[in-house]
Formats: sequence, C-alpha cells, structure tokens
Amino acid sequence: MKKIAAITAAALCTIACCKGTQEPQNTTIAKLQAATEAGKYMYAHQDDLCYGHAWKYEEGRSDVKDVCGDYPAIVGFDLGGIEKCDSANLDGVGFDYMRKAAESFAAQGGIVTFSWHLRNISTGGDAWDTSKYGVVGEILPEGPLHEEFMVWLSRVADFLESVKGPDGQPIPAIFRPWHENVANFFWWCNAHCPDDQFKALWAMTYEYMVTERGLTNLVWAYSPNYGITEEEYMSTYPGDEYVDILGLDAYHFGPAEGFIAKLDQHLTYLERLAQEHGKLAALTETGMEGIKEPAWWTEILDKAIGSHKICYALTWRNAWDRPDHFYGPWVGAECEEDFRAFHDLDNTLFLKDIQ
Ligand code: BMA
Repeated sequence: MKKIAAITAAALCTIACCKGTQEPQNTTIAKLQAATEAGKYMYAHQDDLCYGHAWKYEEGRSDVKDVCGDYPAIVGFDLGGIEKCDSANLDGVGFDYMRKAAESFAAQGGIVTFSWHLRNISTGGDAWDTSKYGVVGEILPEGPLHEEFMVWLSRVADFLESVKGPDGQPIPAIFRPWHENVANFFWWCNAHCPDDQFKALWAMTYEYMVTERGLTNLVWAYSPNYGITEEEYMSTYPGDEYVDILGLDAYHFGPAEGFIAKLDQHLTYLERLAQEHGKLAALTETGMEGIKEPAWWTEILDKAIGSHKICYALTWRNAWDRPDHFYGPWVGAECEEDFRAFHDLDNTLFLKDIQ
C-alpha cells in the first residue's frame, strides 16, 4: 500500500480558501491535494461499480478489482437522462442503482464524480445534436427556454442531494458539467455558442446548485478536451470562484509517441495554470478504446503523465454490451498483467491507499 496522509487545514487553505475551509467539499479536496503534494495520482474509472466487460449489476463487483484486488480510488457516474426523469441513464444504469453504488463507495472512503451527457432541450435530440446554433443562449436567464431548463437542472440537484452519507448529508462529489466544450461535438461546445454565454451558463449552474440549493458538497471540475492551446483552454474558463479542478479530457488515438508528447505539452500548461490559480489539476477523462497496446498502462499512460502534478486520471467505461468499447482493464484483456504493474507503481493510488 502507498497511503497518502491527509493534508493539514493550513495547507488546504491555499486551495480552498476561496470557498471557506469548513465546507464538506473540503474533505475531498484535502485528499486530492494530498495526492498532488505526494507526487502521486489516483486511478479513476467510469461506471466501475455498475457494470464491466460482459457483466452488469453484480453488487461489489468491479473489473478493476477483479484484475488487481483493489477498487479505483475514484469512480465516475453519468447523469444523462435524469433531466427528463428517466429511470436509467443513457447507458442503461438505473439511477437508484447508481445512488446506492455511490453511497456505498463513499462510505468506504472512495471518491465519486458525476458528469452529465444531457439532451438538447431545444431540438429534443441528444447531447451530440448540434443541428442548431445558440441553444446555450436559449437556456440563459434571458432565453426562451430558461424556465424549462431550470427544471432540468433541479432534477440534477435533487439527485445529488439524495446521495447521502451515514450522517444523512449529501456526500462530497466531484461535479463535472459541460465537459469537452472547446470542440464541436456537444451542443454546449464553443463551436455552437459564444464564450461569454458558456461562462454565463457555468455561473448559472453553479449559483443554482450552490447558492440556491445549498449543495456545498460539490467539487467543481472544468474539463475541456485536448488538442487545444492554453489560450483556447482559458477562453471559456468560468472563473476562479466557480472552479476547484482544472481538468482535461485527453484520449489516445494514433501512435503512442504522439499521445505522450501531446499530453506532456497540455499537462505542462495545465499544471502551471493550476498553480497560478490555486486549483487542482486532473486528467478528468482518458483512455485508448479497446486498449490495443498490452503495456498501455505503464508504458504509455504513466509515461505520458510523467512527473506532472495531477491528482487523478480517469479512464472511461467498460461497456458490458459492446465488447470493443472498453478503456479499463478486465480479466482476460491483453493489458491485464500490465494493469497489475500499474497498480503496483509507487505513484498510483487506489481505494486502499486513500482510506
Ligand atoms: C461516450 C461513449 C458512449 C456513452 C457516453 C456517455 O464516450 O462511451 O457510448 O453513451 O460516453 O457515457
């Protein structure tokens, strides 16, 4: 085990003082900060507790645990569908199952994170429906769909409020809305709305959740996609008062050397920006679909992260119903052995290391 010690309140202040050091979110920020200070990063996996490669809904099961004997330190869930009161999210994970999985994981000392692939309220399409320019403007306070959208947002708040710890309070969670926005594939991307409208959307989301609904348990992650310059990264930055984590979503396509070099370039500015703004930095999504490199974990991902100070790296989901759509390890995968070596590295943290 490679335990990290919880960081002192004084050190935490440099990260969290903008929000006041007493808020419940700070227990999570403290763990993430402690990892950063120790030069280590947490391993995170999307949907890890709900399903895996060729299985679904087996309580306590996790592809990661099957392979290395420990759970990830962080697990991700997606709220897409909650806005319309669906009983399951866009990938078929029931919200009741999700709530129980998140509560049980947090009770064991793990950290949870939520993203939101929500539908397009203006067209009725999905998150990827970019057929109409300016939908963000339509849901801002002056827009025609504002009231309708606030009902959608209230359903997210209701869910996050309902995920509780043993003390009856909502558990701390990393909330990562409006992700991969410096691109063109989601309706909220900068190709489909002016930058100031994106910033207003973020501020509106934050004000509603935190000020109006009192959800002070949330740790806010801003996470543009990669393939962008520092200037582009900051062009839609909502502002220090609304963000705790400077994230980056970066997938591996093409030759390994290219990915390693490109990630190094992005993490260099991300790490510096995080220091300058008093924030944490994280690789909020990464992975290689179908992990075609047997030593991807130790020779590519860990090499690409190098000595950059990030607090976690999250690989995307292992779909139970699409055999080639996986980004994490599973028993029988070619990268299985290498994942165990990745788990054993000094600088990677799993659940047992942060409990
Ligand atoms: C994408 C894919 C989709 C999925 C979406 C939301 O990257 O994994 O199959 O629906 O994420 O989880």
